[in-house]
Amino acid sequence: KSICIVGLGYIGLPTAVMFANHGHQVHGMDVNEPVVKKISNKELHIEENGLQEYLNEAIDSGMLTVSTTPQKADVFILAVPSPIKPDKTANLEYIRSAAKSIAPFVEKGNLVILESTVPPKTVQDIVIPELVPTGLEIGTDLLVSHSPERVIPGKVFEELVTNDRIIGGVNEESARATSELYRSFVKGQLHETDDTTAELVKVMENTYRDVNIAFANELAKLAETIDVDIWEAIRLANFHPRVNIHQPGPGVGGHCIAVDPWFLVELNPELAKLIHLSRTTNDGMPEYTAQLTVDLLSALNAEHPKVAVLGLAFKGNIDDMRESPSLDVIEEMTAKGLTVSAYDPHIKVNNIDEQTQNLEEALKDASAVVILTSHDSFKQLDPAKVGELMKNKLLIDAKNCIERTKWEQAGFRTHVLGN
Ligand code: SAJ
Repeated sequence: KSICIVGLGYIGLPTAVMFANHGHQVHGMDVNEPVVKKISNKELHIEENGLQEYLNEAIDSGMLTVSTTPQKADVFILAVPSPIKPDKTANLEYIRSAAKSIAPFVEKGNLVILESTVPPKTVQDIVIPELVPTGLEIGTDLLVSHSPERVIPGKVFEELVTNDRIIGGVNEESARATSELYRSFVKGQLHETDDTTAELVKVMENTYRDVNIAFANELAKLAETIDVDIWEAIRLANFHPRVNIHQPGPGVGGHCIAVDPWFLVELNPELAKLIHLSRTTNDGMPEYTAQLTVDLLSALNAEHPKVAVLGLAFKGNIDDMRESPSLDVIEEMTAKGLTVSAYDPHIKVNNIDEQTQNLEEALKDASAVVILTSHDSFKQLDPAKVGELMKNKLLIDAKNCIERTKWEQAGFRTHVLGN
């Protein structure tokens, strides 16, 4: 089949190369001209394991072409962002303009698939109205469906193949045609349903995680008041066959889990109380982490003590800083009078004043080192060497990722969040 993919970002580009390398003629389009130029030169604008090899193969074989405009095709896939606005309501303008941009190219017999994660009813209320001007009857002349991506950054190519997929068609024929297409590379099961159910399922999955993490964070705070190690308590609770409590931490980052629950709150704030409270709980963790640091430092009586923050990415071993709680922790620490120097070996360029590319510089004369991201390289740090550079040996680990006894043997006072 010929496929036109709108949006060549974290989801669109991996999807485009997968289809291109599985026998489909793919045209990728993105409104961002520098991005299109890079891709056509086989250069990456995002990092993902294996993407470079897949892209080389797709461009070299001629199965993937890219430009800033859509093209006629059998199938159109929309993979554009759906962020939230400052007032926490969904910004669906990218979805609307993507749907509008393909309308002049759509013909009888085509299939339109929305992959972006969206508030329930977006296919019905935004996508379909933009396709009405084609004059085609939806569900017969023009098939439409929602097939949300479910992949985790870093393991995208593995999960694209092995994960089950939810396929929500506006009618059975739309769902069936969509399943057939994804069957080209998906080895997991394809579960067919209607479009609005599929939209809700995807948002529910990420909300489940957010609510569960908020629960873990609340338990962590409670455990600190009674001197119990919450990590050990959660580990033990999870031996129960029907319990799966997530892990506490300095906050929830990324562009999905910290965003999608708001789509449900927007549906009906009066009904989505637990979901809203969980968002607030997780968004409060950076302040909690900063205050914990202030409290532990207060015994030192130092004026504007320096803190070395390790970790800017939103989770371990990735280079993605979107919605990272580390940025909020740093802001809160600064507001509380601490001087911050931040280091992350995975984040090369950004505009954070507090960042240094040099670990020694971050640690030099610091009164505390605070770990916010569970990068492997932090686990391998030599506490003796770290301690030599610091003014005071205090370690705060918000991810429970370091070997505590090793640091204590090197003379550090240690505090793990939730313990
Ligand atoms: N986090 C915790 N405690 C935990 C797990 C995660 O504090 O127990 C934090 C992480 O540190 C990170 C944030 O949550 O800051 C999100 O990380 P994540 O690894 O849970 O998820 P994402 O955002 O990278 O990817 C999620 C995935 N969704 C689910 O697992 C239900 C992925 O499968 C989705 O495809 C992706 O969202 C998406 O695009 O929607």
